[in-house]
Amino acid sequence: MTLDWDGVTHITKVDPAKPLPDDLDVLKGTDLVIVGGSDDVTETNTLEAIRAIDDAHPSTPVFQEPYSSDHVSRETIDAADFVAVPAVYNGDREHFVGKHVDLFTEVGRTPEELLGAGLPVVGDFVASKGVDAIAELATSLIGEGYVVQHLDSAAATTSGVETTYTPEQVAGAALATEAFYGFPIFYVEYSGRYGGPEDVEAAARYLEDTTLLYGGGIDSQEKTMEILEAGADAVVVGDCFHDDPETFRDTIPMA
Ligand code: 1GP
Repeated sequence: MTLDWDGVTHITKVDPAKPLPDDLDVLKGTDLVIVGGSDDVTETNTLEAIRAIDDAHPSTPVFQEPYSSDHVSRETIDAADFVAVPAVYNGDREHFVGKHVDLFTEVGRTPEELLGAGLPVVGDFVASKGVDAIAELATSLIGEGYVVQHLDSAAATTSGVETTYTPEQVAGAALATEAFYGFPIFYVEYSGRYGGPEDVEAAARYLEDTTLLYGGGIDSQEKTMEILEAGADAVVVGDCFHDDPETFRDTIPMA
């Protein structure tokens, strides 16, 4: 599957460890769903969340964004349209290089080598799956260049972020994404706090082919529009989807 980003302006980030709203009709109008989180997330609750969303909205693309190898399985790879893997520029080495090299070490092994090694095989990211799943994973993977800008967030703690970037550094990371690393997505992550348009404006100047996402503290139409007008391709809305579906509805851009 290839994903057409045209018209994707609103993305919902679903934390599989949190209950879904009773009525998933609330997702009507969101263009894409990302399922992922860190605390209390498991392969099982990830799969349940992906399947529930897919049942309610079969034409809405769903990404799995795993924080750990334990969250990925043959079933989650099958159920999700893509597996999006963050590479955190301002995180620790493990979260920009380490996990990814481990992952591709595994993906790059030939089936004979994998079978010879006896599965489950190496890698911190992919814990236990079959050869077919690994081949499929290779075609489902999308890299996301991340800057995590809210130090007091699970995202920062999980990925070893100790300092945030200045807008100039955010612009540099965006330019590196577009011109050097080639990740299809650049993600300004303020998870849990509204960061305003400054970083998005800085990043947007350098991105033509790369999709620019902003997430963090979006809880109104006004904030959605401020971020889109600053140059983001899409906003990512997380907390208020779980906490307050009515407020969530208000974050969806009006047609
Ligand atoms: C989190 O960027 C998303 O990964 C959304 O942030 O939960 O603050 O909406 P919020």
